[in-house]
Amino acid sequence: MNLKRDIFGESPRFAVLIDPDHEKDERLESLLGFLSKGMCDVVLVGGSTSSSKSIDLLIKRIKRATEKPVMLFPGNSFQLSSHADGLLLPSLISGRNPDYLIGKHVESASIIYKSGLPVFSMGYILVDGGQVSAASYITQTMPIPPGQVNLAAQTALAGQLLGMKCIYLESGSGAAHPACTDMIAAVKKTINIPLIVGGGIKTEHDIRKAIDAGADMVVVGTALEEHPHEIGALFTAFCDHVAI
Ligand code: 1GP
Repeated sequence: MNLKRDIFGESPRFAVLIDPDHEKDERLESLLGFLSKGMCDVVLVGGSTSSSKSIDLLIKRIKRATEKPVMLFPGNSFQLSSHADGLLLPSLISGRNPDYLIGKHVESASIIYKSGLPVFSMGYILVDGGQVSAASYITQTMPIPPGQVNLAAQTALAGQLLGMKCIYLESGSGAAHPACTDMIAAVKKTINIPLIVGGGIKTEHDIRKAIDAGADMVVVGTALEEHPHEIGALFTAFCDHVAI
């Protein structure tokens, strides 16, 4: 597996986010059934709260269902599993809370290093999603306000200059709406590292808009937690649009 190419290829990627704390077993089983039919490019595992559930067991189940890369996407704490293929290591560069810029990283650095997991440092940018997100509340940071397109682009560029390998434009899990297309386009135009867009993406229209604006990866979580079967329509719309 060439991990970097698999998660950030030349064409956009469709990622499914599985939050260990949100998944009900029946729905997870259903979602894994769809993943086993190839309906995603990447699986992200993580959430804003610390899960008491075994992340090892969850990742083993996902790996049995799909050969697609499974990346840890930790929120509040750096939950690790050597069964994952790699780690997206976020630094909350839109915020000014040192814990989430560097503090948690210092606490977890030796554990991450010893895990041997491939690490992709990620500039994590919280943007307004129409409501207060769990990520914003937990990190006690404000998202970039709506309309502050240049601020988002400058923040992403700063992340790139600091050596980050990708940028995540995040409206927050379950956001009322995804990042606006002007903001996605401005960030994409400003950086030359991969751009991940997630939070509030629920419909085929949302996916098409994010791709057209320049997202290299779209992430869908909540919509599939609630309705796993909708992955079929979303993934088909994604593939059809990417093929155009
Ligand atoms: C959350 O961006 C991800 O960190 C996915 O958001 O749950 O709203 O799809 P949703």
